[in-house]
Amino acid sequence: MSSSRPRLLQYGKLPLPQLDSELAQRYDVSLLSAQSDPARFLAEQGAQFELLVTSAAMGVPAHVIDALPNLRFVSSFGVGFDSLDKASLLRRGARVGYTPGVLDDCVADMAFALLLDAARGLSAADRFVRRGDWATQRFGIQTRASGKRLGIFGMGRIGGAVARRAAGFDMQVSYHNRRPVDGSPHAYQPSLLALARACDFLVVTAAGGEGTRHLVNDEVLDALGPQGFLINVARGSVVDEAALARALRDRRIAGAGLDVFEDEPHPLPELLTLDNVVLAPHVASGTHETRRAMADLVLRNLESCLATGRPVAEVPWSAAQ
Ligand code: 8YV
Repeated sequence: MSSSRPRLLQYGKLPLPQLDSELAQRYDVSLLSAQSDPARFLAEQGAQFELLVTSAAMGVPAHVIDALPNLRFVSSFGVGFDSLDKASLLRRGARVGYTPGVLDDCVADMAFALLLDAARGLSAADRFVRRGDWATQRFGIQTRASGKRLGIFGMGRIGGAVARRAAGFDMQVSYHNRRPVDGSPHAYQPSLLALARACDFLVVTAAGGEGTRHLVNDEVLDALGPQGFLINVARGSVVDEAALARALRDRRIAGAGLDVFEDEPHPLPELLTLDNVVLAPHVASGTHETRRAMADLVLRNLESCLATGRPVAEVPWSAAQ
């Protein structure tokens, strides 16, 4: 059946169900994940698609891009682009849009939610009350967050939003980044190790990918030390999760708050057994307001690609083409 709407390949269902319907209203959508035989579908129809929509969580692998010889534009739901296969997208010459800027506040809010929960034992306190332990026991004394030293690893937009919140908690902020940020009022630490030594709460807001893989390792966790907390709202890959589980178990660090994991949706089983870590299912951007704003940008990126040949928000290596 022919249609006047442009054909669009949607890699899988998106994190905001309305966006699935909005795409279907505007485009002639084929949902790859719903095909009974996706490989055969791509072999038979791959050449018909110039547009692809995916998300940071799903990404898009090389073999799919290789099966789309006429691909021109990708619109991805999310700010991370580590799961999009850069080499094959560049080979294809496809322009890639994403959704930076609109989720900074909610991700920074979540960093603070995890930080306060880890420091004050909020989730553990909730379990304590629900178990009925309050009638017979005292809840353990916890750690103060206000006035402490906050280390931010990755001073981009989200790191900056975390730093602004820290001001309200009278925290002293320092950060490590590939290079110092011009005009930043915060102290720059020359290495991640130096940052870990200099803070009570280490918040990871660095991009994922090979360049940052397992940078938070045994050595960094030991530098953070038995009074220190690790908060990760970036990518699970930045942290050596097995090393983190050992450090939490042996109390070589005090606690952690994690929204992201190395192998989502499968946190390392040992983490589930520990009371000094708070776990969230990668939901830092998961508010109505932010997911709506992300969806709007996914749609605007597509419209802009069709109208001008480039998305309004383009991943740096795509824009450099
Ligand atoms: C998304 C994220 O919710 O934007 C990102 O990079 O990790 C999250 O905000 C998730 O990946 C959905 O695609």
